[in-house]
Amino acid sequence: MCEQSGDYMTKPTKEVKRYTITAALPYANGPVHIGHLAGVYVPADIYVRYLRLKKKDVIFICGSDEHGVPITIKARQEGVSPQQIVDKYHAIIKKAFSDFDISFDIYSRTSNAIHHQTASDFFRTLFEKGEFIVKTQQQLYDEEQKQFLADRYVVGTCPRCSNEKAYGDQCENCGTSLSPTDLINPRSVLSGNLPVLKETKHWFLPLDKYSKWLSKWILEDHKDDWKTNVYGQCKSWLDHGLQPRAVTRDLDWGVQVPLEEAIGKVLYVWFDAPIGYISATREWAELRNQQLEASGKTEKVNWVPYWKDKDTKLIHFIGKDNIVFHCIVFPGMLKAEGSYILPDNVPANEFLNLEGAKISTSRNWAVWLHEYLQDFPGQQDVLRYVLTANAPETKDNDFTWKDFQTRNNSELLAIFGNFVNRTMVLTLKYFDGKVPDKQELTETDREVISQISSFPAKIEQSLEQYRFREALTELMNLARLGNKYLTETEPWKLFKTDENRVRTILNISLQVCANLAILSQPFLPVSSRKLLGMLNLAEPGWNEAGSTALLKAGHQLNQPALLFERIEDDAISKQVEKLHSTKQANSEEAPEANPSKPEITYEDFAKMDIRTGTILEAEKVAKTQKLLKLKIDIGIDKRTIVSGIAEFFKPEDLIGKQICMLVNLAPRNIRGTDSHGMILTVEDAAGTLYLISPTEVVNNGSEIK
Ligand code: B3M
Ligand code: ZN
Repeated sequence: MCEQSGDYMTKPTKEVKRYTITAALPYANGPVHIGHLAGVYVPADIYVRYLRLKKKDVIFICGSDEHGVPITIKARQEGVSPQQIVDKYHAIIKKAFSDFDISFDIYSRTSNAIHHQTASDFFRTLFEKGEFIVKTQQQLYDEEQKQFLADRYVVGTCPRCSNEKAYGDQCENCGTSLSPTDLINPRSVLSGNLPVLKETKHWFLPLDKYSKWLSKWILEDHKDDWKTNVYGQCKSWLDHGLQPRAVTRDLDWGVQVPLEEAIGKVLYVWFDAPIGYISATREWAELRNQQLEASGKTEKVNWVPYWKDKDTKLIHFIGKDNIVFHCIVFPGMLKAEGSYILPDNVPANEFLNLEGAKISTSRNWAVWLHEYLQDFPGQQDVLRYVLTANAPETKDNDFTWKDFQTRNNSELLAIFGNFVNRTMVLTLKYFDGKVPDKQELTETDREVISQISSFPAKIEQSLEQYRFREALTELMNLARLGNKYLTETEPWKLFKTDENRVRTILNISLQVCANLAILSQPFLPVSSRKLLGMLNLAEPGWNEAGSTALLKAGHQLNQPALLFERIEDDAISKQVEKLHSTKQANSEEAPEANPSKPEITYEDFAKMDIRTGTILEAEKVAKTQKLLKLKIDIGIDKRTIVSGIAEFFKPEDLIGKQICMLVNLAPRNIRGTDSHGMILTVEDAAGTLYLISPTEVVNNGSEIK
């Protein structure tokens, strides 16, 4: 069931004194959605909760990223100040995280004075150590707006993958980090104008200087313990060769560059944001010490060892688009500064899609956390469960409402909830809710007891290796074990004839419940609390899990209550309809078209032989999601082609359809079939694909010019 690549992290994890766990600082330019939760915050929270249960010294750090062009662009769009934008979204994001029980020790923000101070000092230290190079360069400038076009103020074609919507700082399609001048056919986001070049001076971190140790540190030292996707991206970066990176910008929103010759310039957001982890830790220590003092305690916490002591494990939880900044740029900065530790691991996730299309804030194609809670009040755990069970750990995954319903109804409710409920209700009925004592054990009992004892180690091992879906599968296997045991032993049939047998069965089943309560804490914080309450168990230690003596005979249980609720079809249809209207609205509202590709001549165009054809046969290509094999009459001959349209069309609906096809495209072998040609399709803003047909039926083989 659980798909894992299985080829990373074989190295045993080393014991350390403390842990600093960071989760990517979300930009305060919009609310957070399920993609954020699945990619970063839920896995980070599971890991931190686990460490706390293991009684480790751990701090969990996050906050809003309030600088950078994403914020100023949003402010322009809404016609308000950047400060108003960050104030609004910081509050919304902070509340959403707290509603989903993401247990940060601090949720800070980079507009705080302590952050400006920390980032500014960090820059000064590097400056004084001579770690920067200064360059005067020609940069893109919007003459109409009188502004340099840094980062996301400019879009154009990615030189690496040809994505036409690459930003000046990064291509979101291939993950490459870019400079505005790398873009082909750049356009100002502010005016749509063609930018001009204008001279300006900036400070650069010479990453090329660090490529040797970065290569050794990542490609050798972390070969076995970093995830394949993370390692691969780093390798590709290092193989392409690192360049000096500008760490200052000509903008008026951000941390001022603390140099007289740089008035009017700010730190690049990707320079200040990761320092935000450090500032937030400092703020945490200040607040904690105030609390400690107020409660009359003499102990004090200190932020320094969390960032500077070698015996600290620093782990960054992020999404895949942040890999280069956390694995190469920030470590480069830390190394240049000299007094900080480096991350031990950066378990970045891939992306979560929604109902087959990429999640998009601007197209409102998302499930927003605050809206989810309005529709499913009190059901945080269900979403946490689904997002973990289907986490994009090794590849992009898809969230669908149908899957959400199935996982709730057939897994959480039918397996976990049902088992706990049956056990509790039977104990109440037969023994007034008092834990019965075990009698003579059968072979089956012994087998179950032995299996129970094996779960904590399995779950821990997966968690230690950041394989959260595997860990969750194991937790559910424990519930499955309990369910199977009850179903096979059928205590409800035995009470009249063999009460002692029932005592044993329910005792063992209750021990499974207690184990579930302990082991589910990192994953399902609300439900585990509820279950611990029902079992009348106060704070059992994580290390006690695996035991079958967690509940003593005679221990009084509390009243059973349902842990999970059934999710009905109409609740799901409501969500699907909501997405459907979003799709509708997106297609009605004319989306911004891609800028034009570079000019071509008529001769270039005339090389393409595009003809009409009629689909004769269509079938799915076995073991693929997206591919259809089509036989098409194109007038000249009958062609076989393989086309990636299976998600949008049923094979039977295509037969007889007239289409347009590029017929002189060189043949290619796709999954064992020689595909000769390409049918033309168009994709709308919502990501739906349509065929292109002549408005009237024409002869097959007619040329399109
Ligand atoms: N705000 C990017 C993002 O939300 C950025 C992360 C900063 S982590 C230091 O994708
Ligand atoms: Zn690209």
